[in-house]
Amino acid sequence: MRYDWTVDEIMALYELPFNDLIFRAQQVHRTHFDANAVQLSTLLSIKTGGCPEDCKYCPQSARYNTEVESELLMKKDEVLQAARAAKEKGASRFCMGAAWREPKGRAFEMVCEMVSEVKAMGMETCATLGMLSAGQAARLRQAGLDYYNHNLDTDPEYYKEIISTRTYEERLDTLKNVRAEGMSVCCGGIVGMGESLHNRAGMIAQLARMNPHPESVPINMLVKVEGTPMAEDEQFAEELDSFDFVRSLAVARITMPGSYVRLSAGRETMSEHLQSLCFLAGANSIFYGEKLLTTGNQAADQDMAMFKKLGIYAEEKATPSSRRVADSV
Ligand code: SAM
Ligand code: DTB
Ligand code: SF4
Repeated sequence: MRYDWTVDEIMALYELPFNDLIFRAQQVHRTHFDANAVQLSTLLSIKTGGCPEDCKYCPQSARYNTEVESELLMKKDEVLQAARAAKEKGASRFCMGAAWREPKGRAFEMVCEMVSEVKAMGMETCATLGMLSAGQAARLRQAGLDYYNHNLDTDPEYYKEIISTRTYEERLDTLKNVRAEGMSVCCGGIVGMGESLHNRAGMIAQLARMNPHPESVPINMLVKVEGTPMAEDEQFAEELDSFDFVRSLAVARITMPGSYVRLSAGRETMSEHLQSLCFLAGANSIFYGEKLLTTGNQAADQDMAMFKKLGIYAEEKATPSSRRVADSV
């Protein structure tokens, strides 16, 4: 496993002929994973909207005029019911998301209780609650949290165009706190925010230079939501070419061979053909269920029909890298 990838090396991967890039990604994928298995995580927004942060892509920021209304933290029973439904539909992991800068007080304790009870159902647990202190990471671990999602979103240079209310360093500190407690890290970013190829490679370099790599790497295609700067400002108007999205998944696969690479936001508007290219590029995880946090996602029965056509099956549990059977190339 390499942890010394340079931005230039990653740019060179991006610039390979498409067929060569996909071939390399498949080679790496097949030495580390079952090439036809995909891990399913279901998301639930347990606290929606009204967020004080200014992330320019986000419909949940209180600073932008979007259709998302601010809601209170959901009741535990409703969350558990959603987790049960997700399990019945075949998800192996349940991820609870909150539109917070950081968790606080009684609400944080309530989320810890939710985590414990979802864990007791036999599901893997994940949460994304904003920045965490070392103490909060410890408390979540004790409650039974398996994964914490906290994205870098972009590279350190482009970051200042996207978010002003928290620094890149603060993001890295949260990830350090999560890691120190022995939880698995879910960390990725967004493609299609008007970033350059250099920025895109820079984001992958940040992830691929982490030692260990994040166990789970969500690559989101920007969902342009009306009212957010990403949808309104000329600066971000450039449309992403789908091949550049597929290339990002392939480059993540090659540079982080043992990580689950998640084909994340953006599937609702992708054809099955494009999604199948994403799997070919080494994506082996998706968000499963008709909603992401506030926006739509491809329906679960449609996913199952697509999997059937592609001969893909849903993994019951993410396999620790040490126990994976290497496939021949
Ligand atoms: N508030 C917490 C935080 O920012 O860490 C947790 C929730 S936040 C919505 C989680 C991630 O969702 C963001 O870091 C971003 O990568 C992704 N995301 C949010 N809005 C998105 C959009 N419109 N398109 C694609 N990804 C998005
Ligand atoms: C991640 O990387 N993507 C998910 C999850 N982590 C929390 C969120 C996508 C959000 C898309 C916009 C929305 O539905 O609000
Ligand atoms: Fe808030 Fe998270 Fe949205 Fe940023 S991405 S505005 S922190 S909910």
